[in-house]
Order: sequence, then structure tokens, then C-alpha cells
Amino acid sequence: MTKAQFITLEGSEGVGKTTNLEYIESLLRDKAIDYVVTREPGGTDLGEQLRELLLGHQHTGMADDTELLMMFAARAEHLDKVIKPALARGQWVLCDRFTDATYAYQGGGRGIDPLRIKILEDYVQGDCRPDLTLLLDAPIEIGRERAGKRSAPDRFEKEQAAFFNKVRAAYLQRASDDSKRIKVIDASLELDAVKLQIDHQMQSFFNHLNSN
Ligand code: T5A
Repeated sequence: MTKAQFITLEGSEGVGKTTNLEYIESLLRDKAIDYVVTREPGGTDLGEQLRELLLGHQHTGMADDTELLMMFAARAEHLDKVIKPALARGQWVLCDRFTDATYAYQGGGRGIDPLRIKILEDYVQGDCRPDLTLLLDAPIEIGRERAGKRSAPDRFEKEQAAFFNKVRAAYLQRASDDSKRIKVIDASLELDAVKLQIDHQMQSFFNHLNSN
């Protein structure tokens, strides 16, 4: 197969990213593909510390720009220590959230101009972009109900419905602007039906790589 691929999983709260990440791992193992699995914010020691500051409740009044810059600080570390080295070694990278989340949450949710996010994206990432993104999409009530059953709300999960509707709309807008890379999965369905759609997208992706 061709060079190592960078796959990201996106979606708003509780849509099933973590659950389905394990399923994607099983598909990669079936193909004997060597991979690393990681997440954002986080994925490194420093990134996980930044995650605690971002998701915890110690800094509830954090400025929007502080939040944005901390996401990119964690990402810079993640790219340097995990993502780029893995891809260079020939390992695929499977990442739970990446920069599309910044466009959705800090852009859509907080209202930061996407052009400012783009400047940081170009600066921090250079030309590193995901090859495939699976966007798990569901009405926000479904995701919040699923997430609520699982754990106490973090700083983002405390936001109101209007915030998450803007996050969802921003994600869907990005998918429509970049439909070649971002594939929308209907995550409101039962888990087996969600996995079927993921399987379909992954097999198309493998086929596309093999045909090049
Ligand atoms: N953030 C992140 C930004 O603001 N900007 C950024 O740049 C980045 C990178 C990270 C937070 O940081 C923000 C976004 C987030 O608020 P997170 O932990 O990555 O936090 O994100 P969460 O969405 O909070 O992750 P969750 O773990 O809560 O949700 P998942 O992973 O989407 O859902 P999952 O798999 O844990 O499933 C939730 C529950 O639903 C069940 C599962 O069994 C589980 O109990 N479930 C289903 N039930 C029925 N049917 C299905 N189809 C189901 N799928 C899953």
C-alpha cells in the first residue's frame, strides 16, 4: 500500500467517536496495517496537561483566544512528538479529533473568525492535513444524552444547546466544503448501522489507495 495515512474522527459530544475508533482499529488490523491511535487535545504528556486545563473547571472564564491558542499549543506538541514521527516511520495515525474540531468549536461555537484559525493551522501544521476524516453526525440531543449517561460534564459539555448547534452546523459546513476528505456518518442510528457506514467508507478509502 502507499504512504502512511492520517485519519481523524470528528463530531460533537457523545456521538460515539471513542466507541467507533476501536472499530476502525479492527479494520486496520484486518489489513495488517501498522498504526498509532491518539487524541486531541492531548496525545503527549504536555498535551494531556493542557487538556486538563481546557476541559477542567478551574478556568471557566477562559478567554476564547486563550482556548484557541492552547488547542494549537497542544497540537504543535502532538505533531512534533507523535503524529509526524509516526507518519515518517510508516505508521498510520488514527486520531480522535483534530483541527476540524477547532473550526467547529472555537470557530462555530465561540464565533472566532475561521480565517484566524486558518493562519494558526498553516503556521502550526505546515502542509500536514488528515487524509480522511469521518464526521459522526447526530442531533445534539442524542449525543448529549449518550455522553451524559457516561460521565460528569466537562467545561465544554456545560455549554448550552445553542453552542452545540453551532458546532454541528460548522462541522457539516466543512464537510460540504471538503466532501472529498470529510465523510459524514449518520451516528444517530444503532451502533451496528453506524459501523456499517464506517466500514463502507473505510473500504472505499482502501480501494482508492490501492488504485493509485
Ligand atoms: N475541542 C477539541 C475543542 O474545542 N477544540 C479542539 O480543537 C479540540 C481538538 C474534547 C473536548 O475538546 C473540545 C471538544 C470536546 O468538547 P473529547 O473527550 O474528545 O473532548 O470529546 P467528547 O465528545 O466529550 O468525547 P466523548 O468521549 O464524550 O464522546 P464520544 O467519544 O463521541 O462518544 P463515546 O464513544 O464515548 O460514546 C458515548 C456513549 O454513547 C454510547 C457509548 O457506548 C457511550 O456510552 N454510544 C452509543 N449508544 C447508542 N447508539 C450508538 N450508535 C452509540 N455510539 C456510542
